[in-house]
Amino acid sequence: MENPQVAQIFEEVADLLEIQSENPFRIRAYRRAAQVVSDLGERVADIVHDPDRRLDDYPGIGKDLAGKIREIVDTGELSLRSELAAKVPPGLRALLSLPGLGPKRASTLYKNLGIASLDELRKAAESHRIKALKGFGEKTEQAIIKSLQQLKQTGKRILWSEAKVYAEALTNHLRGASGVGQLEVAGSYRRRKETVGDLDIVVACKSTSQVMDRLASFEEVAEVLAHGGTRMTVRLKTGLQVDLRVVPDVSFGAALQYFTGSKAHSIHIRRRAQDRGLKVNEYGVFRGSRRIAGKTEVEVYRAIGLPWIPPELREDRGEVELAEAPQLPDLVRPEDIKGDLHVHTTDTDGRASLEDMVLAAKRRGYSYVAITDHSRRVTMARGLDARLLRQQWKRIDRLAKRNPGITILKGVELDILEDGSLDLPDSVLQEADWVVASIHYGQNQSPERITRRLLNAIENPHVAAIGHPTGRLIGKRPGYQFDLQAVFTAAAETGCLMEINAQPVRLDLDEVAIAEAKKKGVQFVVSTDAHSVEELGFMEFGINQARRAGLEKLDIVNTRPLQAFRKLLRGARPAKRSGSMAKVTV
Ligand code: DGT
Ligand code: CA
Ligand code: CA
Ligand code: ZN
Repeated sequence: MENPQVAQIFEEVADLLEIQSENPFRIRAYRRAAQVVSDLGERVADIVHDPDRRLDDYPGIGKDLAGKIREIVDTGELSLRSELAAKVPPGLRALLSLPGLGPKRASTLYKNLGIASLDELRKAAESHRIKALKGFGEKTEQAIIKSLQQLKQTGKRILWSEAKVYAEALTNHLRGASGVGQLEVAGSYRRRKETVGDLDIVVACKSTSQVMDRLASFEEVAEVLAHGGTRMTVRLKTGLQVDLRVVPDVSFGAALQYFTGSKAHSIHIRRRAQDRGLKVNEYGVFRGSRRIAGKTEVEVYRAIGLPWIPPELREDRGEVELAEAPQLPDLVRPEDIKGDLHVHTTDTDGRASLEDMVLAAKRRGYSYVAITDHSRRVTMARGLDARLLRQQWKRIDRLAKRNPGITILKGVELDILEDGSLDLPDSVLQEADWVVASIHYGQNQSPERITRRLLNAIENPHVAAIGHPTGRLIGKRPGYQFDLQAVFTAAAETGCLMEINAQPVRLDLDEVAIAEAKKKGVQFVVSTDAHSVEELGFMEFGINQARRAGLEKLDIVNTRPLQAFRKLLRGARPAKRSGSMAKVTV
């Protein structure tokens, strides 16, 4: 039982409670439970099975939740979930997988039109029975039809962060088979794509049957779908499929290259090989019948006259040409990051205190961290007004005096309001060390209005960065529409930074937009938007996205040491330079 499965059960409980219009506090408690479990950074099953440890010693886990987690780990099920599920038609929850259809709307659809499956939803939308419902309308009906089509096309993909849990568990498990040599998870997972369709594992092993038996014995396997001479496919209990290819050691690099893809990249590589009278396949690079490369990927690329290309770039978006030049970027690495610049605390909707977040950032080895709680408009998160924000900044000053060994930037996540104005006056903003401005409300406005709002924020010299610039939530809701080009141009001209938000469900901007912004001269900040100590670890997901966009260390301002970082903040604020920043000696 892996953490995402446990979290999924709590999410489902929350959904089921919400469909039944249960107590909102109870609903929120289960959502929080899901979040705590997925953030834990350690398998809850391991903690449960370890007699020396207690689940309720972990932050956010009380007695009640600990008992429920234990029940799930021990029985694979939560009796509360099955009781609740019995009261709701089985297909109804599937409606929630559609972007924009929350539990409230789903239950309205069920109560008024008897819709309890995606199929019934499609029929109702196509016969225009939905737009007649109170609170739905023509626009919503069209959106439903559109997302049903998208759902069909994409199938079920999981976030890279979730795939990682299974990729690592599988890798560890398979290494336990005797005779296993080189082993890698290839495919979109290795390319660090934001979502993953299935896992593709390539392994060199002396004994094919040993490694295949070992895969079949993985405790999460639900079903063996195919079992051939060198290839095996299984389905895990969560529905995730895993393809295993067993190859001879001399072919490992070629197989890894082949199964890493992408398909478009591989086609380009094969064409290039053909032009040189060579043939590339999963067994090696061949001149006639002679294998000239195959044991390592470096060898494979070298055989066709190229340096090794990082998997993140293998999408045939110009990387082969860059390799040829040779002008491949020296991609940014997680260890290049010197500070996190989007962090929440319990002062708004974070789950750890100011001090805990600061100390956790220090433990990560950062030399600075910006505290950016929500501004007042975000009432759901008890956003801070000028008075409360200044109080927090005073506490930051006091904390800094106690010498925590890290510089704390006094910041705010400033709401860009529906009318385009900013949620706090300049008189407050000018006292901040760091302002990240974001849109949370009015996301359905016309692209013109959203563009105007973003440009307004960018034009304010106190705004250092735009947070999660498109507002998308992967698999849940598309970003709001606006003129990306105009926004990037303005950002480049003013020196306003674009955030690459590392929350695995956001990864906002996406890599295509990042690359476009870079072309226009935009600089970036990669931040976690952490709401807990564990979420500071999301940095790696943001770095994945930056790498896929081809960013180098110097494209990202929070790779710089503090002094250099501050110099890069836009020049319109000389007062800032003299430093209101909470000073700390290390
Ligand atoms: P996914 O799983 O949808 O997230 O995306 P990928 O890229 O992992 O795609 P997948 O799992 O279908 O295949 C993994 C890689 O293996 C793919 O990027 C290219 C390679 N591959 C798979 N099947 C074929 C094939 O029939 N021909 C060629 N040339 N390559 C293939
Ligand atoms: Ca795959
Ligand atoms: Ca596959
Ligand atoms: Zn935000």
